[in-house]
This record gives sequence, C-alpha cells and structure tokens, in this order.
Amino acid sequence: MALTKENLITLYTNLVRTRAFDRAFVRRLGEGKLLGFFHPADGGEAPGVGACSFLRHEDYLWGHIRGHGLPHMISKGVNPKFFMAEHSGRETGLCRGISTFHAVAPEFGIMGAAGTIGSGFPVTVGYGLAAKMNGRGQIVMSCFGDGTSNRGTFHECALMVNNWKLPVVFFCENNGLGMFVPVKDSHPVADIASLAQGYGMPGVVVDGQDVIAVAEAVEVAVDRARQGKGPSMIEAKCERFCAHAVGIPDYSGAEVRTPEEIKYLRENRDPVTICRQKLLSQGLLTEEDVSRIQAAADAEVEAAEKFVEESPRTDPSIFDEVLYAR
Ligand SMILES: Cc1ncc(C[n+]2csc(CCOP(=O)(O)OP(=O)(O)O)c2C)c(N)n1
Repeated sequence: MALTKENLITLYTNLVRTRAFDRAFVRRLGEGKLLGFFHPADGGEAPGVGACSFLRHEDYLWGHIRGHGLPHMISKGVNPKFFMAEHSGRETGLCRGISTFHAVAPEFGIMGAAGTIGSGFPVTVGYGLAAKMNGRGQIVMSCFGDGTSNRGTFHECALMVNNWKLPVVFFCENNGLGMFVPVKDSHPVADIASLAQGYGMPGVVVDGQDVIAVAEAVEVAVDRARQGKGPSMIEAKCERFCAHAVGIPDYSGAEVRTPEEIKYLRENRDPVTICRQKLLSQGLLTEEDVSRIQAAADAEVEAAEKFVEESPRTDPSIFDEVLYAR
C-alpha cells in the first residue's frame, strides 16, 4: 500500500521534531541540565522515524542508542517532554527520573532499555513469543546498530525467532561505525542484511537517509509479521554527523573524521533535507508548511524545557519505594 500524503507529512514532521529535540538534548547536556551523557541521533534520525511512525501503540519496540531512542519514541507517540524530564532527573519523567536514558513507556510497547548492547535480542524473543501467543496482532520492532549485530545474542535470537516464526522485524541501523570501528573492519560482507538468509528470513537493504524508503520497507516487513508469516530483517544504511557521544573525539578506525567530511555529509546526505526536497518537488508540502512544521517543533521543545524546569527533581528516597517490594 502506497504511503498517503498524510503519512508522508507525518514522516517529515517526526524527522523535524526529532532533530529539534536531539539538538536541545545536546545543548542541555552542555548546560549541565541533562544527566549522564548523550549519543546524538544527528544525521541518523530517518531509520528510527521510518521504522516507528506507523506502528500501533501496542506493538513492542526495542529502540536504539542514537538519540537514546528519541526518533523511535517520538514516532511511536511518546511525548518527548516526558523523556526530557526523565533524562533530566525529574519526578515527571517516564520513570520518575531514575533511569536517565533507559526509559520505559509500557503503554507504547516500550518495556525496557539497557546500556549493554545486544541485550535487546533475548527480550525480542520474549516479546515475539508473547505477541504470537496472545493473538492480539502485535509485532516487535527490534532496532540495533551495525556494531550490535556482532553480539552473539543476535545470532542465537535470530535462530529462535525464525524457528518459531515470531512476528519480529529486525531493524539494523548501519551508520558505518560501531563506536569508532568502521563496519568494513568488523563485518566480512558488505550487507549486514545478508545475514538474514542464513536464518531463513527475507533481508533487504534501504537507504537510511531516505525516511520514505525506510517506511516503505518497514511496511512490507510489518505486514508479513502481522499476517503470521514470520520475521524479516531490514538494514538501513545511514550516517552519523557527529562523534559517537557528545564530548569524545570523532574517530573512524585510526582516522579522525575531518570537519570537511562532516560538512559534505550535512550538505548532501541530510535526511531532513532529502525528505523536504522530495515532498516540495512532489507538491505535497509548501514552503509555508515547512516553516509551520519547524515553528511547531521549536515551540514544542521550548514548552518541554519549561515543563522540565518547573518539574521537581527526583528525590533519591524513591529508591526505597521502587527497588524493594514490601
Ligand atoms: C556489551 C557492550 N559492549 C560494549 C559497549 C560499549 N558500546 C556502547 S555503544 C557501542 C557501539 C555500538 O555500535 P552500533 O551498534 O553500530 O551503534 P551506533 O554506531 O549506531 O552507535 C559500544 C561498543 C556496550 N554498551 N555494551
């Protein structure tokens, strides 16, 4: 089924909102207002937005570390002000401010998150089995990076998910770097999606800078999962316009990535620009729409920051309540 005009505008809007919040998180970290650290989504927003914009609320989601899952959460309907509050250690956050960025939002199918990369795969099997058994038509969107696909858990879990024909979409966000390690140094094949064949599921590669291409590939995989035909794998080849995390050097292998390289990527591979130009050229968006969507995203960030700053800081005494069962 072709994406409607409304769908395409939703994709663009979610990209713009993600970019605005991602930038605000980076700024807030510099201002000492964000707890912990931050791995920006900058440049790599389209995979998460394309993967999650048309999921159902009740579908299970394991997001990805870039933007600490902002593209995925925003697109799945989570109000980012509650995630900003969480990341800022506020009582109004998704988990009352105690998780920093490993937030959960069960009403949106986000049951957990963890810092150990690859730990999402075993729970993907569990979510998938639950979804298959409960017959409610839920699917599991299981997102991970190229580096994360090297964990043994991926291979064990891909086997089980395929043996049991669970309704799972394995969604690899391949930004060419696992922290600092170029993917060509960690993978013997060009396409991580080619792993899919060994487990008996379809595997496709899409341009991860093109949110529309991502959403179209996801639609096929999600339909297949909902129809009980089993799992699929999508590899979105994407970019990262920043270092792995804020405040660390930007290496690719032994090489420092130069400002010129990043400038080239920003000018030629920006997912927001690519989507905007496509929709403008097809007459689906006007310059006025573009300004309105940007202004709404900026206003949403401003309102979220006000909400967070007015929210009480989490009192450490809540650990007595949340850690121990009486
Ligand atoms: C088991 C484990 N090993 C190492 C790390 C440290 N680490 C955090 S992110 C990361 C890189 C992950 O690479 P990738 O999956 O490609 O993600 P991306 O490049 O998109 O950040 C590593 C090695 C970790 N969190 N968990």
